[in-house]
Amino acid sequence: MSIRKIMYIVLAGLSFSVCSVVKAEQDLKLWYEQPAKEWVEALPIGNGGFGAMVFGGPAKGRIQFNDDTLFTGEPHDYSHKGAAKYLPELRRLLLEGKQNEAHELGNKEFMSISTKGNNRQEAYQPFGDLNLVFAGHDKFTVYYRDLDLNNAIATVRYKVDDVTYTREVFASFPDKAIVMQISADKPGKLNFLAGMTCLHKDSVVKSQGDDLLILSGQVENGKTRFEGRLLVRVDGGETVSSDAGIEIKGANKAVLILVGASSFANYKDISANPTKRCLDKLNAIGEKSYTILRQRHIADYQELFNRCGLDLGITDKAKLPTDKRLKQFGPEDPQLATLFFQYGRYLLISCSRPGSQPANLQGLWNDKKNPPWDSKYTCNINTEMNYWPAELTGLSECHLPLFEALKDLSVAGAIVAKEHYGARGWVVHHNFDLWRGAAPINNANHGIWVSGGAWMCQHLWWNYAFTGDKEFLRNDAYPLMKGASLFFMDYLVEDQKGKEKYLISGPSNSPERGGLVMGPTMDHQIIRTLFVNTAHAARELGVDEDLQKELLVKAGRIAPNQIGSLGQLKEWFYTEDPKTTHRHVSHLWGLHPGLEIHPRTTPELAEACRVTLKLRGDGGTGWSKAWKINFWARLLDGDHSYKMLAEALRGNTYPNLFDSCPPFQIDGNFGATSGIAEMLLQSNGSEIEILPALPSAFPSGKISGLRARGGFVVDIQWQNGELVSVAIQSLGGTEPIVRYKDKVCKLRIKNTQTVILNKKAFELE
Ligand code: FUC
Repeated sequence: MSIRKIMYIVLAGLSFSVCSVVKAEQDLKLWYEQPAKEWVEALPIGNGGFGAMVFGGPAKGRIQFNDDTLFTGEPHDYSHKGAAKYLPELRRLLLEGKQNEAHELGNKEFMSISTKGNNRQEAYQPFGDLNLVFAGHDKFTVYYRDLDLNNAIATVRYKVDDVTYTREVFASFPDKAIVMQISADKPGKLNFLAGMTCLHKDSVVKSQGDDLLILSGQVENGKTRFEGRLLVRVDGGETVSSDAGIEIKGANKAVLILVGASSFANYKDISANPTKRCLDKLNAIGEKSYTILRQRHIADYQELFNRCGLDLGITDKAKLPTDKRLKQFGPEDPQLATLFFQYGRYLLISCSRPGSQPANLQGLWNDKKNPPWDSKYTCNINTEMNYWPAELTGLSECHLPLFEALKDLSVAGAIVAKEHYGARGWVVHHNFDLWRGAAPINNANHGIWVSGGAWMCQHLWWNYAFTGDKEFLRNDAYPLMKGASLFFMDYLVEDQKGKEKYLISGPSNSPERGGLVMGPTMDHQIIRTLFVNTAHAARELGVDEDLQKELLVKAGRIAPNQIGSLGQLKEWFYTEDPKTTHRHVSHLWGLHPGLEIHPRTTPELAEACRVTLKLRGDGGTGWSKAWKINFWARLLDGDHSYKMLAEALRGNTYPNLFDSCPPFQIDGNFGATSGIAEMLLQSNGSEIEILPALPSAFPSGKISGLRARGGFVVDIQWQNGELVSVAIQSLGGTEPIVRYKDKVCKLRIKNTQTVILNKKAFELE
């Protein structure tokens, strides 16, 4: 770099205001003028593993709560012993074009065996309802409720006669409880009944003393036991309790503390004691006042939430209640995009914290015993999408539950690797559940898909790529990545038709498209990426030299991406179906979340992705649209990316801003957050690109705290569609190459140092 340029950058740093942390200065509230009638109007709170939906009805205030370890079933090994015997036959049938026979054989001999003897996995379950009954409060006026993303507190306020009633509720991670304060602004005016109900048959609710209500039971169709304890403290007045609930009479204020626990210890053991766990939680809370509990909650939450701030500008549209803004979303309401971006981060903090289960198809929130797709973990897109924003937006810790689940899956999946494929390592198919089912489920035509575990390994590598945490790489990530790689080294087969003798995947499928096949493109992209990432990890750690070489050689032999008859990217190695508008666009994995296709590095393949997306159209489920936000951002087309965001918001979002598949499925929330981040910053380990896909709908704004591969924190400010300044702080990375449009800046940064560049820095050669 020339001295003149270095000077310019330093000067730029002095003379241009740093895009300082975008503080939580905007109102980041979802707010409404009426109570929730439907579940998807209620507002979610959660501390990772324990959470609730807050309805906010004045006369009937329902708080429907969940614990993420309540699943039907019990510990179980789903593998199909001896299935590997049929693997050669499955491959032979497929290569001979006998797909129906392969499906039949697969369904008969290759699928999971559940406790019930079928090929299904188990379902996530609701816990209970806390029901508040306020006699006479159906005559309410001046109603307001919100969820404030700045402090993760849901508030309900209304008047009855001349008394204003206020409820505040939050789910505390440090105190492991749902805490609610209910107050009246006139003394002695608080009268209500707090009861609990539960959908699981044989569950019981019992009162103890004047202030405690205990709900206990066992998951119906399962063996897991649970207990919930509601403790009521009052200021003024008195409490009278019975099994029907705790009655609060003539109080000024009441504080409700709800804890819950199950007997789930780990995926093999459900012998924990829920009563003891609840008591431990209540004892730890002890005499802590509401104010202290609230402060501790806010401090804990903000430490995560405030790491990334976004400001896209605000207009009068923000004065409308959230539900009224949704359908009209467009460039006139950029703040709704900000709110949606931050809501994704809020939801991840609320449903995935160290010690909790990973975010399932509904995150943590579920009121049904028979939820859509069992609200388990579908890892042919949905589970991974849940975690796309984790590293990008500074929530690395929220990634940990997924990594813990991968440790379990590597054990359960090793049995599947051996029994179904006679292979080393471990494998996970397209779904898993609390019991870590890793074998194929439902139907051979989509259940025999081998790349779930390999895809999730990409997240392990990301953690290292973004944070540079070598201890994590050594102790946690690498052993899992290596095990996944060993599986595929044994599993891949040589193509016999072409002279190149490419390695291909199969039997497998292109998720939910075209049935069981040999050679789906997505598998090849995922496995290639796994091999390369594993080799890089080994190199970083200075281990397994021979394996490194072998992995790179094999990665180079995997069937490459191909362009099809209409100029689209081919979805399968041997065949194509370019005209479909199907929601799954799996073969564009290499464009996003993979890094092997990009307009600057592989322009022909990127063009083929663009053609594919044009052929597929802009429709789809919530998650499909959310993926397309990311795809178009990677294609550097900000306006199309924004169009997909608008389609998702206007067409696939419920009043509480939950993504609608339909029905509710949380992945689209996280996919949208990631997509907005990808419009503003992309990094591939070689370059950090600033404003790569800035939509014209976001002409001016600022973002702070985005993370880039290599170990950097990036703040960006822009105006009238042009960069004003970018601040890059090193978290360990030292030599970033920073791109803005077609110009790059090569920097040297010391660890923890920040360098600030303005637009002119990119204009100098
Ligand atoms: C796959 C998708 C569906 C849904 C389900 C959980 O089956 O095709 O749209 O997301 O997973």
